[in-house]
Amino acid sequence: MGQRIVRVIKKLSSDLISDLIHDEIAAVVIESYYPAHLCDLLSNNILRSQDIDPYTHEVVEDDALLQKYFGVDRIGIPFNSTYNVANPEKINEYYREASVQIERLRAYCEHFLSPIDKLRLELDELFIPGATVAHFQNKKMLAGIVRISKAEQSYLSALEPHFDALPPKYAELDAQLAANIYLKVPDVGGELEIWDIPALTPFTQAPEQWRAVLPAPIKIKPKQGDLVIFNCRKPHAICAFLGEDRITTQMFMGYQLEKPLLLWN
Ligand SMILES: O=C(O)CCC(=O)C(=O)O
Repeated sequence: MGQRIVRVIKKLSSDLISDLIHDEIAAVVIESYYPAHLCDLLSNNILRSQDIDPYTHEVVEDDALLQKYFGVDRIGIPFNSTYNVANPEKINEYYREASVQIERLRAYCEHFLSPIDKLRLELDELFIPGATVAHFQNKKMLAGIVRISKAEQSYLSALEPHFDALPPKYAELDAQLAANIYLKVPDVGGELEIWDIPALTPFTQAPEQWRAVLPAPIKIKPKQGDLVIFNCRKPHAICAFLGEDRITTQMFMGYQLEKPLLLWN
């Protein structure tokens, strides 16, 4: 087996995206993708935001779909928070807020190119046949959520791995990747752990004490400004950390054969 984490400086390529999609590699780290001074500008504006809410992940337990909090807060509404919600107003709110959050992230960048916009442009330029904001329900989605975690609650993300897989009723994806750009990172801990096993299908119920039955994970310690893209249908977790907040901006990338990459949160 070749090298499963590829590190490059600054430049993303179409081959790296293809290698991730086809599981030739488990993760790619583009070092110094977004400049440090803009990461600082963006983080400072994020920490002053009045729009921070808890981020929850969907998990299956006893055949029921539940939303669980792992100590991560967010700016922007993730689509997964609408999965098991009957109230159509919640779904409308997601779509209403999508463009608001896209604009908000741009405003936090104070006219500089946002890290998500940079990535969206580059994916479209590099990848044949391009990349576009997803519209699974014929409405444009959010692409570019902000996630903020604090040291005191960081153990919650570390306890058990999770994975992200779009339910097929929205789109049958051949692969799902997650792209994270690290705007602020703690000195101690906060590594991304990825268990390099075959990608899981949506609604897989994870065993209790999942860590104990998984092989040793790959660990990536992101530095400020790094972009990390990985297959988020593999189990992953964020290690507990000390010190400064950990702030990322993130989006999912869905792949279907010969179609543009679909971007969303
Ligand atoms: O913050 C990270 O390092 C990973 C975030 C994550 O869990 C994801 O993108 O699915």
